[in-house]
Amino acid sequence: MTLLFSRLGTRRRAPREGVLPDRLPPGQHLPRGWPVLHYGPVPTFDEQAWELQVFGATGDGTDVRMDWARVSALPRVEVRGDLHCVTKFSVLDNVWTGICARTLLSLVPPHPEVSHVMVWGEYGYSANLRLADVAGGSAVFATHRNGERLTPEHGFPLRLVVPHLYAWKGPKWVRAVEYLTADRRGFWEERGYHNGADPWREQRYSYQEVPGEGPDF
Ligand SMILES: Nc1nc2c(c(=O)[nH]1)N[C@H]1C(S)=C(S)[C@@H](COP(=O)(O)O)O[C@H]1N2
Ligand SMILES: [Mo]
Repeated sequence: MTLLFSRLGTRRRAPREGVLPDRLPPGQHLPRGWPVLHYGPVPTFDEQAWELQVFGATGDGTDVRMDWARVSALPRVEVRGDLHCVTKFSVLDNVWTGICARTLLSLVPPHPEVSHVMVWGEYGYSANLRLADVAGGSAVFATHRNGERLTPEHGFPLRLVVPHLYAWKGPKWVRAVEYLTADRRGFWEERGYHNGADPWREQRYSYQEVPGEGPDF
């Protein structure tokens, strides 16, 4: 397992000219292009073996497994959404095409007591989200960006995008969605990242978590 930090600088850079400062959360800058950043290797997609699992506190108590044919036949939406990495790059104005998280929630309704969702990627990467963050309408299980199919490095065949949170909350190579009746920290949240991940409040690391602030703590 290696950390891929290759194209990231920690230098402060001014927003590129023409970008309204209110489009960029505090401390963020615009890189050239779209950096690739993740922990561990890029998985290969095996269409025959691939499944999306929905498990945990489902409404009727049963787990659901969907193969790629089923998932790729689900209705698609287009969502315009920025991507803000906690390491301080932001990629603005992406058009994500994919399956609205709401569609999945209506297909596999969660138990009424579900408050949070854990989204799992390949190799055990995970991110916890409040149900409200997933159900809000902007969260999308994306297959395409700006009309082009995602590359393997960017999460092909399916990656979650939650534009209003730091991008670690959006697992690439999504394989499962777990319904939770109590919050549980995901991969980076267990390793010192902030549970809330609101880029506009710079919720980067857990030492910044303020008890009683926001619905999570
Ligand atoms: N499966 C998986 N998804 C992941 C990560 C990861 O390490 N593994 N890293 C996250 C982080 S920290 C960021 S910033 C974005 C980067 O997405 P990109 O490489 O498409 O820019 O992916 C997120 N999703
Ligand atoms: Mo990130």
